[in-house]
Amino acid sequence: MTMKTDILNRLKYSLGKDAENASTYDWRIALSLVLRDQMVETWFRSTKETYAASPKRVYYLSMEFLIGRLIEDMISNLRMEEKVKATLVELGQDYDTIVHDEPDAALGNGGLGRLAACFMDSLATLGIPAFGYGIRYEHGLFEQSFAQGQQVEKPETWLTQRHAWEFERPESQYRIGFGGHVDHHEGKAYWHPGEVVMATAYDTPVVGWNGDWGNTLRLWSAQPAKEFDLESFNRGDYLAAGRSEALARTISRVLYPDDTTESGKELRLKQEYFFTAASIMDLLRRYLKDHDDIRALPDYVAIQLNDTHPAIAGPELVRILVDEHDIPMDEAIPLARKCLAYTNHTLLPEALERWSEHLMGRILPRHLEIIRAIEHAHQTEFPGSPRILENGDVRMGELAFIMAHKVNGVSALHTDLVKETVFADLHRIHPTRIINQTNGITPRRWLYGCNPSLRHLITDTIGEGWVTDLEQLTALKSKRDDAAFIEAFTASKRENKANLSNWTLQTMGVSLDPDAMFDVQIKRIHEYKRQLMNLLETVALWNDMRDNPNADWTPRVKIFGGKAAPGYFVAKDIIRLINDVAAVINADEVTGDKLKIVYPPNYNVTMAERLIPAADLSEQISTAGKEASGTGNMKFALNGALTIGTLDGANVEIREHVGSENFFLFGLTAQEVMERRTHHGYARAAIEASPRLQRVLGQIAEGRFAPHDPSRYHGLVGMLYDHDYFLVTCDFDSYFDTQRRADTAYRNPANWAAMALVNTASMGWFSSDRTIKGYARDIWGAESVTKAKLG
Ligand code: DL6
Repeated sequence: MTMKTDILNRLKYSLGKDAENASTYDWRIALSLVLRDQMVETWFRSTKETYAASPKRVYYLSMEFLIGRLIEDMISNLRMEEKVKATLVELGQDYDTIVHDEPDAALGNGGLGRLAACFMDSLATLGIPAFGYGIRYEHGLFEQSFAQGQQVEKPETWLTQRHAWEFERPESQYRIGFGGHVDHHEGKAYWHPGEVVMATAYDTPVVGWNGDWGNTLRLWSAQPAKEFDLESFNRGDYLAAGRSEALARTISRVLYPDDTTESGKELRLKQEYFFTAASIMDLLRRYLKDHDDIRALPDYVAIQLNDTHPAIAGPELVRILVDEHDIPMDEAIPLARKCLAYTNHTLLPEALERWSEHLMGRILPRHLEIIRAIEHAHQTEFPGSPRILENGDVRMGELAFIMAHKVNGVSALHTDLVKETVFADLHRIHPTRIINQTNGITPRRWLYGCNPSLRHLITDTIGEGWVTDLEQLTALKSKRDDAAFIEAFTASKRENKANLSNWTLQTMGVSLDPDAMFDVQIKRIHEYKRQLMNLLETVALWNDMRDNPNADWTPRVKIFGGKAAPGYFVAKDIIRLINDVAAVINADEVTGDKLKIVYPPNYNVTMAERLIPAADLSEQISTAGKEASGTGNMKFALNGALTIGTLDGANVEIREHVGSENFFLFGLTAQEVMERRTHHGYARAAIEASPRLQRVLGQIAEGRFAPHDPSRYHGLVGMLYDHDYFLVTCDFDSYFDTQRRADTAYRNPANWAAMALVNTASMGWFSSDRTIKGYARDIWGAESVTKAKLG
């Protein structure tokens, strides 16, 4: 059968529509189902091969999988782009309209969730048998809009449409208990949960490059435990009967919209236990189908904890080993540890999870007993070592560390800081446990998929091998003096900029000058990421332009994108200020097209795929020591943007790879930041030393950008004077000067393009394939079943 017939059949038999009456949605779902059929072939074959080879499987536990749209990934990984395009032409349908109809699955907040999605692509491409385990949130990250410049949040509703990629697995259901009490009889513990919900699996096949291998993303949805309800009901406990229903409705309802602070809510702990327990039960069921000896578990199972969110996996695995398999506690703890590894993604103290012992005891009473046993065992072996239980809290970082055989940071600098700060004492006791695995990005989505013009140029020049072996991009370095190639490289960037300008015109009514420098900062809005510093610099540049309007300025478009956590009021003030400043500057006839600010609302993965290929300058300007790695920084450099950045996270390694001459470095180092904070009045001193900054802060404070509400930003400006914890003031001058160096460099287009090309050509090491090979080798001891070289 042809693809055309397949699609028409799907339209008819799965959607009940004929071609005449089908909407874009119908066509998209029909196409997705046809593609899914293709994936299922690979998926079944991979599953069979895995059972036959009985290798070690990898289980990646993550509260977040920021997968975005899947349709283009599926089309490109299955190598069906030409065929799909031709078939849609035959059917009178527009390819772009159809792929852009898919909602963005925003099951994550930012870097941590997107990393998990890139890892899934690499695991499948490398042929490593793996499951991603997470939550099938009914509402992903909120939808952002702006009203009078202020962020407005609306629930996100991706599941109101059919999610064509998944399979519901009613047969893969687990009972997840909460609360209740624990009985002890003759040395054995019996946990009697007070309430139960069911975890139901939904599977999405994840097929790697060329359709060679398929893994599974298994997301859990909570449903009421009916029989349990009836039991309670019959006992006359009507409240308990209703509780399961209510709990089930809330548990997988919404993604916590915050990646740095803990809400402290009981629901969050329940979400964490819910998906972790379901995943552990599921992987044990799979293991026990084929193996009798539970003690051999670590030879077949590697469980990666994506941050501390699934850290309850340690006590849960120990609970099952002890309570259900009668393994003594002192044997169960090291056995579980051999299976578990933990990735730390942040040093921000507010993001290091802790739960009160009281809450833990109420929600997971048996787990609290086990945590005490883990603590006791560790203290007995290493007296005086850091405690899991401290000041009435369960510290999840310490728990994850102690229950993991490997702990990794996500960039070289971050890993050093993990060793020196949060886990310094544990590191002294376990000096080989912490290792580094610098993050990476999948080249399939972040070059091949999102940047067709550059993809074609590269493939025409060096062949297609780079898609699975990104280091092959090095061959492009020899082209930096090839005028024809540089011209083509520049034309590709210009095409992407023109496309972006068309999009901003259509969606926001603003067209952008494709010859201006596109300077982009897209990420969550957070004080440490310093969008505020970028904005202050923009105002300072505007002042200079107005002071000297006839000078030969380098035209700039400042592009911002990102959401603030709903309860993070400073970040929301920063959003409002960006929009207020944009309104004034964009209306200024003196500066005109020389300076524009655009802030498209509702930044998400799809928007990143549009903005990154069009960027000239990538803003990676966090306070040194605060950004664990960053992955946006890698995406921009791969797509030929130059970075203006601090020595933070993976910026350090990017700069080493692309060369210091192709990177705009500024600002204090992590050491200098720590040292500067000890100076009394450091912010006031920095402001007093910078007339330019003083002027900008004065303008904001006197209401230049909010004339009807002049005191609107008093708090923000006052904060910079008195508690500038993220050192915006101290780095301002150095940042401003470096921006002017970027202006000068941009005025020599051929040289700029050559620098940008060296960036693209040097980013091979930042492929998530390299990262996953590192995890497989240094942490999991896992192998490729397709025998892809793991290095
Ligand atoms: O490792 C992925 C990503 C890093 O690139 C970012 O630098 C880091 O901020 C982010 N961390 C989080 C923290 N969440 N928690 N907890 O998202 O991880």
